[in-house]
Amino acid sequence: EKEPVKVLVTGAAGQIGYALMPMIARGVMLGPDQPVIIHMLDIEQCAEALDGVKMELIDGAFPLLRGVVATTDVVEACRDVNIAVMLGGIPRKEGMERKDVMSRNVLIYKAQAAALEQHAAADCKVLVVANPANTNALILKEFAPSITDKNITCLTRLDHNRALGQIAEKLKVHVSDVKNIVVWGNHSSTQYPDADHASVATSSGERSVRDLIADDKWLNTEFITTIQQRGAAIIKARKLSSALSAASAVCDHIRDWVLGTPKGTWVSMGVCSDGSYGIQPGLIYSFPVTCQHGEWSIVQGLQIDEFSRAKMDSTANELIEEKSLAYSCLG
Ligand code: NAX
Repeated sequence: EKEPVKVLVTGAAGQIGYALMPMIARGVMLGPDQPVIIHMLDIEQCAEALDGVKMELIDGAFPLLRGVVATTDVVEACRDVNIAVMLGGIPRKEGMERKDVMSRNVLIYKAQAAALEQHAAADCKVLVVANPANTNALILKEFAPSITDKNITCLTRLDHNRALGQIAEKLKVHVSDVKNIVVWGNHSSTQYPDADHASVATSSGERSVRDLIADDKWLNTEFITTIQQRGAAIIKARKLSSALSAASAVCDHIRDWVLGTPKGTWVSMGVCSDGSYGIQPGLIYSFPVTCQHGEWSIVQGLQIDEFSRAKMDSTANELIEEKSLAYSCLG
């Protein structure tokens, strides 16, 4: 039998945490033959709620679950973990300035960077979900220099999956037949969901989404804004932000990263830019990636037209601004 993998989830007493825990315990994240030990971290005020989640995990009698740690001690939480899913953070509340949210979160990510660097397994893979996701990941990378850049990522898979879903709805095809969407840039309303390279498996072979959706105007306007504003639409409908779809996207991100992307398919991940597609090196930017043997690589050589170029640059510019705002918060 395989050795258990230790998975840390921070902010585990929150909404996404609650949806994510049974998925991890059932092998949705790491596979049906991979035992797991879950480490859950939250803050003191949520300690009791966190214990409740631990009780429910025990009550689930999950065959793959080999242990649960519920703690408010960041060192205990990070000890020897192989995977770290960072959901913990301060949400933006009414009346809060963007800068207030940023400063609280970058301080959390600076502190947790140090804890991960010192206590996690040397090859720990990190996924930052908490917003501002790309910039929190950037801060984590800067303050955990001994963790290789390759192991620090942020979540844009939810946006990617939302885009696949919208194309499938539009064309009335199965979502599993749609592939190779790209989400470029920041996980924010400036993100650029791009269907130029996407295709659909049909009975007569693979067809490009641009060919199948003759309506360029829909792809260049409504499709993009629907994805950019999907999070807000969920909040409006549910009075709570996305949780089950976010948890599912977290599992997709980690599973593909660890176990590999299917041949001929790429996914979107927020990763450290190496300058590909003219994006400033060092930014955490969402790119199309393929994964093999536990490593992602940015898909090269996609044709970028003027329309896409402008959108890719504007979301990059927002990340450059966020980076300087984050540094100004750190003083
Ligand atoms: P919740 O507010 O329900 O949960 C967050 C949890 O983090 C709370 O239990 C809180 O006590 C805890 N926390 C706060 N500070 C902490 C610290 N220093 N250490 C450990 N835990 C801490 O939010 P939820 O809906 O679960 O969302 C989690 C994060 O994901 C939010 O920042 C949210 O904005 C972000 N999202 C990002 C998405 C993405 O695609 N990248 C999509 C979904 C989601 O909106």
